[in-house]
Amino acid sequence: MQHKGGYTIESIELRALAIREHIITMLEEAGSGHSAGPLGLADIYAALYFHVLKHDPQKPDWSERDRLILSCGHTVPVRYAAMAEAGYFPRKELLTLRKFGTRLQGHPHNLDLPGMETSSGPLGQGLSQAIGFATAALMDGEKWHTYCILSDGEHQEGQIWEALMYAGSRNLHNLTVFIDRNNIQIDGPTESIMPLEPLADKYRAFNWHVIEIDGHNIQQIIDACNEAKAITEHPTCILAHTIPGKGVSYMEYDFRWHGTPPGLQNLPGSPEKDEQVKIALHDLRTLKGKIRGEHE
Ligand SMILES: Cc1ncc(C[n+]2csc(CCOP(=O)(O)OP(=O)(O)O)c2C)c(N)n1
Ligand SMILES: [Mg+2]
Repeated sequence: MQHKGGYTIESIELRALAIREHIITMLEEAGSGHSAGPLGLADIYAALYFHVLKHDPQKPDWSERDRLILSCGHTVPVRYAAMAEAGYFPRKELLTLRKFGTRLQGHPHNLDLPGMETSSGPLGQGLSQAIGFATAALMDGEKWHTYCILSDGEHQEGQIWEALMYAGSRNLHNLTVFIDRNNIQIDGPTESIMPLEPLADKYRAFNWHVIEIDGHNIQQIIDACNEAKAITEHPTCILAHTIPGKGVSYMEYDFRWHGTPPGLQNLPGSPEKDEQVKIALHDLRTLKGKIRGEHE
């Protein structure tokens, strides 16, 4: 199927894989950083940067651009990789991740990097910032839309609930939140540390429109964004079910890869550290062949 800007579902899926490959090579080079969350978010970022967002990599401060607010700052490698793929900066700059003096800090710094709307890292604050953007757009009669990416673990921060209550009460229909529902946080499964369920019902109770999707299905991501823009009475929450570590066999569903880069340490049940990068890239390249096959 042909999409806005000439992109097909297949081409967006291939961008997502390219983004995942960048994540692996960036993290290996940095020798630190987060693997699981970024890999799980690659399809959402590919759909956003290559179809959904109104943006211009040549003019990152274009006043009519949609605003994408990243709240869970530790997942920023996926955003850097998507921005490089989209043409915001050269792909080779990705290898400066977390190096001294880089624009690509381990947590995003908006004064360093054009196109990075906000700084983040302390969890729980991005939704409040996004509400500020969405409110400003309504006050000024601007058409651009505000998107915000939240992790599931950061719903354990009280500020999130204050912000949810406010956005629902003000009918901020120009605000769409993605929740990366990957069921993990640093120390284990969210439901065994501080249960979040029933998460969708909690959003509905706060006057939000909720859409549940498979966060790896590009068509569902795009359809949900279209639905969100058509809703005029509520802000929308896209509850995206994702697989942490998606695409890398030994990382999938395993919370130990939350903040561990490939190639750094041996983890019981995972390949030896010297093999981890090679196997990860092999897994992703195998998927690339599968995608091409599926669309032939
Ligand atoms: C206010 C605050 N408290 C604690 C942390 C440390 N921290 C960083 S990531 C993280 C786990 C949060 O869970 P989630 O974002 O769901 O992790 P992921 O799915 O990426 O593994 C924590 C507690 C932080 N960044 N900010
Ligand atoms: Mg999580």
